[in-house]
Amino acid sequence: MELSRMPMLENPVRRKIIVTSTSSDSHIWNLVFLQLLLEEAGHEVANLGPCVSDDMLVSEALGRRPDLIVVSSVNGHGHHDGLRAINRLRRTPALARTPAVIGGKLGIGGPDPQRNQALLTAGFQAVFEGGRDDPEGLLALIDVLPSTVSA
Ligand code: B12
Repeated sequence: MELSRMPMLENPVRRKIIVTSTSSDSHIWNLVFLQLLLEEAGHEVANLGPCVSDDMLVSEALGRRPDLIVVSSVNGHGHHDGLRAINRLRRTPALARTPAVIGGKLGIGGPDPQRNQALLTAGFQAVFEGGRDDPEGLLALIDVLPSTVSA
């Protein structure tokens, strides 16, 4: 869906969100898209950019204490990199419960329910690999998250 046609809340609750790629992924426009989508919905976004190591993700998340971490990967390694990253986050006590979602093109050959279930079991709140309705799904999920950003 085009950004201009996204349903926007009149008084959105502002969330602090990290948008990040995975360690191996150098694609950028997926991250720019997510940043614009979330900023236009009223949220505060830190876009960590491409090729973010697990160490950097943990350190940025500890420093920023986001309401949500949005991981995006399209290079086909996302299911592998994402699993490793969420395991690192969940093993870090201060980040063990920080909501995190992942999306994009996580493998090659299209969505794989088994692989996505493994990502959910490891600690992601949602996996978005379906396509057109994913941005709306992400915004709907964010609406029910608690916020740490004062109005
Ligand atoms: C441009 C491009 C590149 C550029 C990237 C330049 C840059 N710095 O950004 C370059 C040439 C560097 C590149 C390299 C590679 N690429 Co490339 N690339 C593309 C291409 C043509 C467009 C990507 C793009 O910018 N799309 C625009 C953005 C806005 O859309 P998007 O990425 O699809 O994201 C959308 C959704 O996926 C969704 N989304 C994404 N993440 C998330 C997260 C959440 C939470 C949600 C809700 C939604 C969401 O929202 C976005 C908007 O709808 C795609 C093919 C294509 N047409 O998609 C291949 C593609 C992504 N690349 C691919 C591959 C394989 C590679 C390489 C491995 C090639 C190689 N052998 O070297 C390398 C990987 C490099 C690396 N280390 O990651 C494959 C991935 C295969 C797969 N996953 O099935 C693709 C799909 C091409 C193909 N059909 O084979 N690539």
